[in-house]
Amino acid sequence: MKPTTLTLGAIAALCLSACTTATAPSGKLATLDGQQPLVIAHRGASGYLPEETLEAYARAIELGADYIEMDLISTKDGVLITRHDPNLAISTDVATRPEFASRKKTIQVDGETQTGWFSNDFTLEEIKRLGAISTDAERPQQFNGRYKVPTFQEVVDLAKAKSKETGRTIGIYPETKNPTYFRDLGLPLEDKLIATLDAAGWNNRGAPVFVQSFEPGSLKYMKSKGLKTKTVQLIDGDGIDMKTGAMTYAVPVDRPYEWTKAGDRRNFDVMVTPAGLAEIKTYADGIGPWKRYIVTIKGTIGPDGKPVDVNRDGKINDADATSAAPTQLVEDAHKAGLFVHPFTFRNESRRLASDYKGDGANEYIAFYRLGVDGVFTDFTDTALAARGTWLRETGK
Ligand SMILES: [Ca+2]
Ligand SMILES: [Ca+2]
Repeated sequence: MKPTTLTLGAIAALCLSACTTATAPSGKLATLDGQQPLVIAHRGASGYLPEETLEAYARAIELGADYIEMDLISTKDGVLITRHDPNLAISTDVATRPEFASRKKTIQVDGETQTGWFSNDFTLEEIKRLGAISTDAERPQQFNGRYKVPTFQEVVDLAKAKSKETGRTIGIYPETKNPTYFRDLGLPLEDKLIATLDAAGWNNRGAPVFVQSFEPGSLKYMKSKGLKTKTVQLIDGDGIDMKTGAMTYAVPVDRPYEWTKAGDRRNFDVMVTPAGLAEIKTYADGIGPWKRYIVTIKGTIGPDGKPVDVNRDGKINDADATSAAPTQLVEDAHKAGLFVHPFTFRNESRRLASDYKGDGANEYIAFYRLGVDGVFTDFTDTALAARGTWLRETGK
């Protein structure tokens, strides 16, 4: 039936029906605000195109993302650009450029030794000569080198233009990346982020903006400097002990780097305790935990004490493991008044616990049922389709 043929009464009835389908039997979704969970396009449509490019963001918006997510780092001349790593070798073709060969070096980033080419050694004009590449060898490679590295400002402009064009509000979800590293280089990120939001008219509570960081100090600093948007404390871990399902910790994702620098040896797990959540509530509005803090996985351990290749594909990965019972984290965070946006949801079967049967939709639905307030996803379309399925389910 075409909407144009409906009478007003029929439209009202449809609206009522839509409202009902979006509501849990209790009358409210289990999210903190009772609204449907947000679909946050992690680094754009990064499952399909080289991440954090204007093209990847535009694709995510076309696919229907509520928010586009970006990592902010600095160029040598102090411009914020969108890249996950200061090491440009990871996500650009810099290694193939003879003109920059002499800038290759080995340094420490957040305590991790890395060899490559670093954004703080390149001006924006130089970075604009590079092409973005896929960061995952098992994802499409045919777009490598075709798209440029955008500035943060260019992505803000894209979100605004697309909001106008589509009539939807496209939000942004910027992260201060390696903020201590850049501050130590005399290239701090925070004031520039605030200035960009100010200029965009987006430095306010109601703006479609979430500002995120793994480093509490970065979020606290921005609050002290007048940041008014919603803020998110990210909570990382390194891996999972397949025998116990316990989170493991290793440099550089064991703790916020500012803690390491200050001699504080606690790991990220202190943030997910009720006391840790209460502390976060003093400076942030929500948490962005690795999803394994909510549902971890366990493998099958063989007589030799090693994980078994259950699906016999010659590799040991998440597909050989099963999901454990969920933790209390979503409930505890909500009790503390914090929303919960776990990361990162991906379609590849090697990244899905076996109980999801190779279908990413099943993983989203499991997390939506637990009341998460949003999901970071590399595959916006799958997250949205699963949200639709789940919303219909809640209307039963
Ligand atoms: Ca990020
Ligand atoms: Ca396997």
